[in-house]
Amino acid sequence: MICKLIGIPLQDGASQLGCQMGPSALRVAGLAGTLESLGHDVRDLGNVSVGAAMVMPHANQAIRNLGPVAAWTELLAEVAYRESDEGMPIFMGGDHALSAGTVAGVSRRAAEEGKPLFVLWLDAHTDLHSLQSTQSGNLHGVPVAYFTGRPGFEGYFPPLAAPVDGANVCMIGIRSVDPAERAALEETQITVHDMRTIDEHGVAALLRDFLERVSAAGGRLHVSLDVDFLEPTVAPAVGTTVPGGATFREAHLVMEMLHDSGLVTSLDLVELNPFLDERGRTALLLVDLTASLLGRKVLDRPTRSY
Ligand code: 5AB
Ligand code: MN
Ligand code: MN
Ligand code: MN
Repeated sequence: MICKLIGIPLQDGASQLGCQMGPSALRVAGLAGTLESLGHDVRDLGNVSVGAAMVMPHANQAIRNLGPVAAWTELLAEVAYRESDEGMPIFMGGDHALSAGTVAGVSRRAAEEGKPLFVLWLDAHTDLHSLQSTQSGNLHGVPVAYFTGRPGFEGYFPPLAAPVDGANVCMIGIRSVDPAERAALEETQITVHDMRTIDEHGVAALLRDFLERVSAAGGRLHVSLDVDFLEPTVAPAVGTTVPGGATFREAHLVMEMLHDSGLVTSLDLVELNPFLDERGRTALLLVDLTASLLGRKVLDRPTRSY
């Protein structure tokens, strides 16, 4: 498999600085070499960068960095569209605002191929705020609202070539939802598997149902992995920790099942903040999770102490 590594040093969507170093940490942790050792043809395309962006005023005074994040979204939608022509693009973030662009781009690709796009959202949060509803003003909390075509982004973010049908979005790991996001969810057909549901049913049964739907529809599948999906004790390098996340094995199982499905066509690795890491353990874990997604078997995993 051709794996295209695309660095996205974006941190304008988060209040805590440091995600800009995410792509570097993933490279230092050996992402390319690890995937090569699994037999993949790895191409590191370097980092994407935007020039100086306009100031974009908005009635919601809390919003931070709207102009820059809008500029990143436009550029990333183009990059993601272009690089989803062959192989698997792996978008190395960068904060989660980048998924506004990456999902918009791969969705345009899917639409051109006449296929539906499905999105697996692995996160503690739903990231379903509108520009109006965000109270923190941190735009890593809005990408799902944007790419599913919810209102309020017109005139700010670029128009969507192909909005993603909420019915094709499955969220796993959710445990922090703001009131406005809860109200927005009611208006969508997004599947939300919160941590309680995972505790009761096990992540495997929930994921299997979703993958069967993707397969039956002949869809493309984009996976967006936010570091805070994981339990903070195993993945401390994130600015928005929420206790009670996915365990080491739950996360690997998700990746192993995704590999077996053969359905994944693109991947975001987001919200890694190396400044908050402990001797690189979170970066190494993300590399190992990506290895599981790309075919490493549990018995072949190198022993690491993290
Ligand atoms: B992340 C919160 N809902 O809007 C907000 O890490 C958190 O990409 C957003 O999932 C977290 O600020 C965004 C409280
Ligand atoms: Mn997120
Ligand atoms: Mn999150
Ligand atoms: Mn976060």
